[in-house]
Amino acid sequence: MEGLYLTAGSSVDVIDSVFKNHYYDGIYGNNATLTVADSTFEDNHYEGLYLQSDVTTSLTNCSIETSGENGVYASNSDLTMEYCLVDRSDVNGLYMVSTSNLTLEKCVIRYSGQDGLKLSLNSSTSIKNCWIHNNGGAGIFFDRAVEDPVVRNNTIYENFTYGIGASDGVADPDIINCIIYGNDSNDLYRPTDDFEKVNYSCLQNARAGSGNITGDPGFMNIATDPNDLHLDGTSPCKDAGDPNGSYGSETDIDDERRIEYGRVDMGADEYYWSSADFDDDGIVNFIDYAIFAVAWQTEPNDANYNDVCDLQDNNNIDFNDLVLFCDDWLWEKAWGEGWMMLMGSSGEGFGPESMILETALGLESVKPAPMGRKDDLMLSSAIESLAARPERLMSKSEKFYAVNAFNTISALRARGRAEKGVQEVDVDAILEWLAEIWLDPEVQEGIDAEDWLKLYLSLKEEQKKQ
Ligand SMILES: [Ca+2]
Ligand SMILES: [Ca+2]
Ligand SMILES: [Ca+2]
Ligand SMILES: [Ca+2]
Repeated sequence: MEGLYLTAGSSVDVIDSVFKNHYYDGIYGNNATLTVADSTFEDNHYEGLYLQSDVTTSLTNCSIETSGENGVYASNSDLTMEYCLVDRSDVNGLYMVSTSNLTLEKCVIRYSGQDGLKLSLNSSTSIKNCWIHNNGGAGIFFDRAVEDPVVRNNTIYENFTYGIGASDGVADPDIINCIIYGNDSNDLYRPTDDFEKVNYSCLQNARAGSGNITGDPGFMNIATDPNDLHLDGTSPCKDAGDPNGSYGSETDIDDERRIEYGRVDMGADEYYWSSADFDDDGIVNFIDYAIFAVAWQTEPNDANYNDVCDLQDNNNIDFNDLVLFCDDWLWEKAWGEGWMMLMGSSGEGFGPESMILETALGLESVKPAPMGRKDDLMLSSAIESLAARPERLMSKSEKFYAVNAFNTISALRARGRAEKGVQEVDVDAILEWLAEIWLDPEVQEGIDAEDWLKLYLSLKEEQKKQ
């Protein structure tokens, strides 16, 4: 039987549920409204979700794995998916028929037996910021699309036949800012017609259009993890997307800002590495704070001056640098465990190694805690922020001052750090934050008390001035 059977105009919200090993589908719907969040579909004998007709479905942060047929089948229905993983479906990852509408964002569709997405007679279709890879047929196949599909900022990689296929004589997909690479038969395939709208994309084979490039897209970790399609800092896809596109407040597959370093990247990932990660370990935490505290209020001639801390480049480690540091407080690299957590799998969280202080910095080492106690190592705010990951970056920085596109580290860097003066600083909030993190024993062990006090007292002075 099905895990859940919806019909006759029913409307159901499903949260935090597991649909596993059902003899038919995980969820069956016909004439229904369905909202599913934070749930897992696994080993269902037919489909993970079977949306028979007239079903409006929203799936957020779900994983749909090892379905016996398609991960999701939808007919004459509206499907919206965000932050979902569709993995190892026996047939297609998604199979939609008969004037269905699809909005797919920040999803991973991989290792399907046939196509990643097979969309037959689809009406409106928008696919953005997705990884579609290692499927047994095409990454995406548009069969007689009714309206022109929008395919923007996707990474479509290592699919067995084509990256994108489409039937002749019908709608022509608008393909922009995509990486379509390593697909066995071809990047793009139509039997007779060609694709006329392919721009600012990284392809294996040269093609007309604006801004297209060919060659290795330069994935950072592909040698060690075939499922990790994050860009390396040296990737030719970095800052090579359409500079005139409209991206609004869109975020990339990691839910980080869609534009970093002044121009959008090709593919689903926007490359970013925080300048406040002074020790380059992939997270901005109290270890970086310790480095910052040592250099606080120094200039190049001072013994403790450290140029990496001069985030707003004026040869003075001052208040504006602190504000920029706060802006990225608890930034974490998106690849590795963080990514797995986002995708609903059981990630391991931070490794204890991220808490080892570098002896080269003249700081004492903190012993890694035994496995299983890792939460104890993290600041409570870090635990909270991971739990609320999609809002993490914004909520953390809003704590200190109103965030706008003009005072982030990357924005300053993009403008050559020409502009000085960061406004609207909430000194009280920063002092409160400093006092709060000092209560953590790990912080006390990692940060020199005198450095911390010096910083705290000088901020107190700043507070008086305000
Ligand atoms: Ca960029
Ligand atoms: Ca990213
Ligand atoms: Ca760091
Ligand atoms: Ca500075």
